[in-house]
Amino acid sequence: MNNPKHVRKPGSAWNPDAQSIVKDARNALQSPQRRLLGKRILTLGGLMLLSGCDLTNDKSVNTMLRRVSSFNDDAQALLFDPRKLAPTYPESTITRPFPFNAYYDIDQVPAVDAHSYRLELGGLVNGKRIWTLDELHALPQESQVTRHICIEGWSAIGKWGGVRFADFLLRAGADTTAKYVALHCADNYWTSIDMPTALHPQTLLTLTYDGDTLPAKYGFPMKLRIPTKLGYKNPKHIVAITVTNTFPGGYWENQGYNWFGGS
Ligand SMILES: Nc1nc2c(c(=O)[nH]1)N[C@H]1C(S)=C(S)[C@@H](COP(=O)(O)O)O[C@H]1N2
Ligand SMILES: [Mo]
Repeated sequence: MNNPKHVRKPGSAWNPDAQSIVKDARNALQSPQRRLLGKRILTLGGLMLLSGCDLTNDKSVNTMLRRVSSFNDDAQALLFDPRKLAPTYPESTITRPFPFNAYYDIDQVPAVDAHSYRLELGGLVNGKRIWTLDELHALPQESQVTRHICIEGWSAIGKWGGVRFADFLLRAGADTTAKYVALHCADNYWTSIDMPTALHPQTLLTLTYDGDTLPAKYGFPMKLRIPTKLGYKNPKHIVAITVTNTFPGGYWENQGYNWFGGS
């Protein structure tokens, strides 16, 4: 949030998707759990949008927000239903072109070499720790059309294909009783998720976008697509994964974004 690029400015253009987001939100609010979420929990992003200003320079505000944020993490984790699916959409609604976003401009996108690429799985893992791209492609693949929601105030529908992350973790012998999975990226970005989200059926180790090899700008060679979480919890260019009980934080999360980051 010290990066002004990541704070939606008041009056900035709202995405044409706005109406459908509002519709989705209204549907979501019809479930009693969600209503509770709406009443009692305000995310840091929400506070920023409401106040329309950067609250990050005041020490006491910072401390207060960090408390609100970790309270939110616990509450959201309790309310998270591992069987509840994020909405899926018909292919005709895919947003073209799909937006690019990162903490840098598009000309800085990292170039990862497909042949030398190795995915390293570390931490609480008993089985296979090093994976090539071919090995990932050899696992059962599926695809989904879901909405990506960015905290900066835009959303877009896209189609991602790949391996169910739960399937990958189980095949690799990851300890699925561990608390966290951390994802480390080629551009030094990182984020982490709770194990129930890692095992959610829609959490996808993604190798394709819109039926083709994942383009560099969308995270080649591999990103994690998590439709139950906000954009910043969908890491691109993943090179290493750690299964751990030690809280790993994240690039934006360590600057104040809510860690649970549910969408
Ligand atoms: N490696 C990496 N992953 C990242 C980011 C980043 O800067 N680096 N930005 C996040 C944010 S804030 C968003 S909104 C999405 C954007 O993904 P897209 O370029 O496919 O739209 O990537 C997320 N994953
Ligand atoms: Mo984002």
